[in-house]
Amino acid sequence: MRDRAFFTLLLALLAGCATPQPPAASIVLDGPAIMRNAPEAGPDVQAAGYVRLKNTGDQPDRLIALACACADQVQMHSTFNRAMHVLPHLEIPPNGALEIIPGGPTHLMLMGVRAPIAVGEVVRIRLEFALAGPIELAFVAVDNSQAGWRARDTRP
Ligand SMILES: [Cu+2]
Repeated sequence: MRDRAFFTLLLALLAGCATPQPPAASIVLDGPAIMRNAPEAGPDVQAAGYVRLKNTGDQPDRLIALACACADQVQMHSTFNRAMHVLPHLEIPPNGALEIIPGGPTHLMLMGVRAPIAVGEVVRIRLEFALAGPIELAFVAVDNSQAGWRARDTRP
């Protein structure tokens, strides 16, 4: 009896291997990933990050968490009433885009920058999606000015 159960399990595993399911959602970079430079570090130092992403899958997905070795926390923020608010997640529609861009309604926020980040420096941030799972992207630090953002915020 035990052997039969084992054999059934084995068959189920083999069947699973034989018919791989394509990922329901797939997140790809659709432009530069940029962040503000941070001349100083400390628990109160924050730096905004921006990125354009595309969902090439046919299921909606959600950005649910972020992490970086460079900061105590990375949050999703929206700006309204001249204040920043923490968002629990950001939606990315099927075959659609998530545009977190300078001047837009949302940004990523490094909280508690651990070491100064110079212009041109590359910082790796891990983005976790509900369906697509984690991806790690390289964010290039730009000068925190209109000109700095404009120089980098172009589509590839
Ligand atoms: Cu913010």
